[in-house]
Amino acid sequence: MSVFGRRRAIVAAAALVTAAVLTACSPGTGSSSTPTAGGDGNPYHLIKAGQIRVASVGDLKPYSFTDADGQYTGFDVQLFEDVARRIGVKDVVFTGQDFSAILPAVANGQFDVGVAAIGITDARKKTVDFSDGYLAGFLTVMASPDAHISKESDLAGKRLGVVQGTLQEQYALKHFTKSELVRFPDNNSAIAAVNNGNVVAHFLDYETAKTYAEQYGLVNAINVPSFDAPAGFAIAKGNTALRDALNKALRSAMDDGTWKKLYQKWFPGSPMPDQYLPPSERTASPTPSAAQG
Ligand code: SNW
Repeated sequence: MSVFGRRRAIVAAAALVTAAVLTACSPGTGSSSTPTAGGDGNPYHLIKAGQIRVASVGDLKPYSFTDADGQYTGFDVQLFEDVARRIGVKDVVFTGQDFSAILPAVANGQFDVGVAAIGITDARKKTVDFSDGYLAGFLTVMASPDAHISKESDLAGKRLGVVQGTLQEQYALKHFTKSELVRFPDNNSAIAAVNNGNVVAHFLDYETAKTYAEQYGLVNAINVPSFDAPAGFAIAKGNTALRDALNKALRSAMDDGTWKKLYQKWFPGSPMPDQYLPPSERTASPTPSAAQG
């Protein structure tokens, strides 16, 4: 920028500041004049009233993926659509992102919600708020049967794939310290690398690993529990109206058996976590410590 150009920019900026100060100080225009989105027409402070814009991923079958017609579907997708309907929003638009882009995009207001089997952790809570948890399962190292991998030490000196920004990446950095981590933007590219031998294994979510294993003759080699980081819906920090409404709707989807129906549809044969079932079907074990002994 030329000196003149820069000076013009400074003058323009100064004029804006002056205008802002004058507006703020002029009588009769207090803070009540600040334009507020919402009111009754937009109680959940959505980007567009009546529509929820969701950041997701398209290759995390059966949690969240695009079908042959390019439509988003899967457990997380259908559960979220059901919950959205319960809060009165039928128009839910899913858009695929790299996983690592989802939370920043929700935090800076490009999307209303992030839905992609996103585990709730304290580190992530620094960026976004979360709904209550709706899914708790395993992380899985998936490999070719020829690689003979069944425990951590088998990965020593080997190239291990992870999707950037996932809990798998964090876990591998801590526990698979002797492996060379190879970061991918998404699962499809990581699986391609397993299939062509560029990495020996890929570390991803259990149910997705199962799907790829069937498709390509791979095996779920090591499972790591992630019950302390159940998946939740990510929401911009401070949007408590949306979070509270989603939590209430999520609870009712669990209580009336909708959660269970979707779970059985998308994860057939997988063990069912008790806490998300209708109250009458939860096994009574509120005091585990008392039960032992
Ligand atoms: O923490 C688990 C949760 O217990 C359940 O098994 C669903 O998956 C998780 O949320 C972990 N998901 C990964 C993560 O949050 C990867 C998500 C992805 O690849 N989109 O980093």
